[in-house]
Parts: sequence; structure tokens; C-alpha cells
Amino acid sequence: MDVVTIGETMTLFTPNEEGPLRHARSFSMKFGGAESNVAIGLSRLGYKSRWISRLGEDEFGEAMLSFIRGEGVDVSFVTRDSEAPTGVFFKEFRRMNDTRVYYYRKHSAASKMSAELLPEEAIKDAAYLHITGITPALGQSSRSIIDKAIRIAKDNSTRIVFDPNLRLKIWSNENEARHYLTKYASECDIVMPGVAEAEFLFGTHTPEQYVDYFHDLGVNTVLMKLGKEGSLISAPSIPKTYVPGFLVERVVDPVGAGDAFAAGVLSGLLDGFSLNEAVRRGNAMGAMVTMVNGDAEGLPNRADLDLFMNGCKEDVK
Ligand code: KDG
Repeated sequence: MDVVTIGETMTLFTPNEEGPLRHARSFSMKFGGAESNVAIGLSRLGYKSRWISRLGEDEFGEAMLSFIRGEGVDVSFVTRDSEAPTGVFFKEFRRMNDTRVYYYRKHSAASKMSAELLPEEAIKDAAYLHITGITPALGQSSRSIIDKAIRIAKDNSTRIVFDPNLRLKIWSNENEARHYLTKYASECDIVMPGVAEAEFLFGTHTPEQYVDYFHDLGVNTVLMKLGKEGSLISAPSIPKTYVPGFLVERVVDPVGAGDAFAAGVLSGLLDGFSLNEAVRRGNAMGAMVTMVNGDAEGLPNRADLDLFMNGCKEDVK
């Protein structure tokens, strides 16, 4: 197994028109979840990925499982809950450059994930464990599954990658979010924060200072996402280096860009790339996803990725 990830995926209703959600009358049904986005991104590029979660025994759970399985992701450790539903969320394209999300996920099946539901075999054969700050935000029992996954990973030399993915709508309060995001960052090998997340954790500083703060927590490799500016990377063997971003002509839907970045970086590391080259691929994948409506719809296969990275925007016949 190349990468294992754990988290909630929800049925996603996207309005078919722009503007405040109160006026939307028709929606497209999709699926979205940071961790399954990463697993799908890796699978499309040909890697073995596993997504661990808990779904309701309901129609949305059935549809989601078929979709994610159909993308080639291993779902054999996904459990079902007969008492709690699969979560739902809505996107809103409120106006240009203002995309919002609304969750209906409290008491969802995924929030009932717990350590007892995670066997050692689910993690121990993986090269990387990918976790985000969303799963611990779901509550104490979700934190217990993440804690167990980290322990299994450490016992089996599986490298741990953490994306803080700050979601203040689901944490009980800011102090709790800060406490757990700092704790999980400090337990991981690679951390992929955005600037807003670093600011939330450490106050207002420069990207270079944020990188130092993460290293001070004990993080080996810090990959800071700087949006269209690309990324700032730092590891013991690599001084702080800026890796430029890719030009995006029009952002259609920014949600999922960070997950695409994670999938791109992990795929590059699995290919044996240098950190710089792996992050360049992550930047490209993040850019590609913003140009397509949907969390996972813009995640490329290898041919699309090569075309984009080589500067060919379209295949001219
Ligand atoms: O990174 C994309 C996610 O934010 C989206 O898919 C929904 O997982 C989600 C969440 O919890 O916000």
C-alpha cells in the first residue's frame, strides 16, 4: 500500500447557479472529503491508496462507496453505522472569489469512528499515512482513531503526513483547535499548512518564520502552501526554498486544491523525486483542481498532468 488516509467524506450538493444559496433551486450531487480527495488523486495517477471511514447504512453511503471504490481506492476498512447517517454538505458560489460551504454532519456516521474500528493491518503495510485536522475536529472518538493510526504508523516506519485543514465550523472552539492541530503537527514527519492556518496557530509572521515555528515543534519537513505564489519548503537537508506556482486563468472552485497538492507531493515522493520536484507536481495538481467545479473532478490522470506541466493547455488536433 502506498498511502492510507482516514476521514469523513460527505455527499455534496453543488448549486447549478451562482449567487446566495437561498436562491438556488437545482443542485448537482457529488462527493467531497479532504482525505478521499487525496486517495482519489493518488489512485488516478496509478498509486495504491486506501481510504478509511465510517458511512451510514443509507443510500448516500452506498453511492459514495461505489464512487470511491470505482476510482480504484481500497475501501475494505470502511465500516457502516446503522444508527447514524452519512454526512452532507452544500457549496455556495456566493460571488466571484467567494466560495463557501455549509455542513450537515453533526452526529454523522464518520464522527463515530473510533480506535476499536482500526485494525493494525489497515495501516502497517503503508509507505505513508495521510491525516488532516478535520478528523480530530469531529470529536473525541475520531481523535482516538487518529491517535491509534499514528501509533501504528510509528511502530511500522510509515511516514506521517499532516494537513492542518483548519475548519473552525466544526471545532468546539478556537483553543481546542489550536491545541490539537499543534499536537498532531508535532507528531508528524511532513506538515502541509496554508498561511491562514499558520497564522491561526502562531500569530502574524512571515512564511519563513512560520516554517521555523513548525520545525520548533519537531516537524522534519514543512511544505507551506502560498496559493498562486506556489510553496515554501524546508527540511533538514534543504534550506528554505520557494517553489513557484502554476498560472491559473480562472478559478472556478478552489475547494480541494490543498488535497490535490498533497496527492501530487506524495506521488512525487513515491516516484523518488527530490522534495522540490515533488512539490512542483503538488503545485501543478493544486492549480488544475481549481479550474474545475467539484472537489475531485479536476484531479488529473498522468497524461493530463504531463500535458499541463509541460505547458500544453489543450490537445490541438
Ligand atoms: O479539502 C476539501 C474539503 O474541505 C471538502 O471536501 C469538505 O472534507 C471536507 C471538509 O470537511 O471540509
